[in-house]
Amino acid sequence: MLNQEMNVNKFIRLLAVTALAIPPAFADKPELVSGQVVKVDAGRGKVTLKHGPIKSIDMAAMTMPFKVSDASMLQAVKPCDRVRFSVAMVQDELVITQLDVANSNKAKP
Ligand SMILES: [Cu+2]
Repeated sequence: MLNQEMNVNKFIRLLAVTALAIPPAFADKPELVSGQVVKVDAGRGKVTLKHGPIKSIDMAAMTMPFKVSDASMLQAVKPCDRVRFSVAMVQDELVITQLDVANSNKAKP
């Protein structure tokens, strides 16, 4: 039916526009990523994490240092802690904006 076809086309166009308008990295809810603390560098406001894939920024699992948005976040973590965290791009730099200890293996995602 012609009418239905038009609706489908409209729907597809709407999907395309929506996908462009809301890149995953800027979606309302920040993605929570699982990781494990390797090293804490409170003096420089950095933490090295072995992290799982970060879909919102298309990053594979790896171990790397992150800056934290607030150095006081580092007081709650120590090496070997399992954590869940969110990252954001701040002035071209990847910054951890949320960092929660998740030592219980029963913690739900
Ligand atoms: Cu990484």
